[in-house]
Amino acid sequence: DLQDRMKQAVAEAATEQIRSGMVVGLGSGSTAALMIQALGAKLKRGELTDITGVTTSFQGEVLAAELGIPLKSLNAIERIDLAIDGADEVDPAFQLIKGGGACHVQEKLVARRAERFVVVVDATKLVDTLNLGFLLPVEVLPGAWRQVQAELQALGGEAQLRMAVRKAGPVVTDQGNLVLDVRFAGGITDPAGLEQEINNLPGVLENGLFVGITDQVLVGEIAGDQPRVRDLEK
Ligand code: DER
Repeated sequence: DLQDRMKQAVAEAATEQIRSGMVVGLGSGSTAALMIQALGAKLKRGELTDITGVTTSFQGEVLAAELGIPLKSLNAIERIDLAIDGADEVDPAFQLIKGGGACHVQEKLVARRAERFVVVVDATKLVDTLNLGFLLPVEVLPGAWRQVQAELQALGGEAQLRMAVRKAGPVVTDQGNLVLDVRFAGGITDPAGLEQEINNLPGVLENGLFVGITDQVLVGEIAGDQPRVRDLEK
């Protein structure tokens, strides 16, 4: 459908920035998965060589194994040249909400480490104010989710435990933790401040606010039934 065509276009456009010999951060979610597929195809065709991937989820590890993309752990690499990942919301200052796929712990590590962090989204992800549409994911220790829920409520956030679809009970992250999805009435007006405030709560490992990390946002759009990619200006 339209959104899939936008995702495909922007995923392929981002792989144009990958050069042989790079260490590449591989994001999570459906748009990043399309990017990984496109990277795998370039490697297979010999258009790229000597690529080392650093994944951000089990999803990436499975895809990389299927595609034969060599991987290294965060502790084994000395640099990440370029990281490419999706987002759930992007505001005009390139501040993001991520974590729709509950992978934001490893995603933020890789995005922060990368020399250059490129976000690939379809046009539906562009918003003026974060969290009016998409809930903010917060990864919490399983034993602390109710305490953190209460602390978030005290900060003005309504938090709900993310329940699994094909597993009884709550979603368990790649790190073995749980996820609270939070709505702040009126949206998030100070993402930088809130990111720090939430991560300072005992029992919180990470939240999905990405501030001051994104170097470029590529947007897949459909114009006159033709997909095109826009390089968003901050
Ligand atoms: O979970 C994540 O952070 C993903 O990158 C998500 O934000 C975007 O997923 P999508 O490309 O499937 O919409």
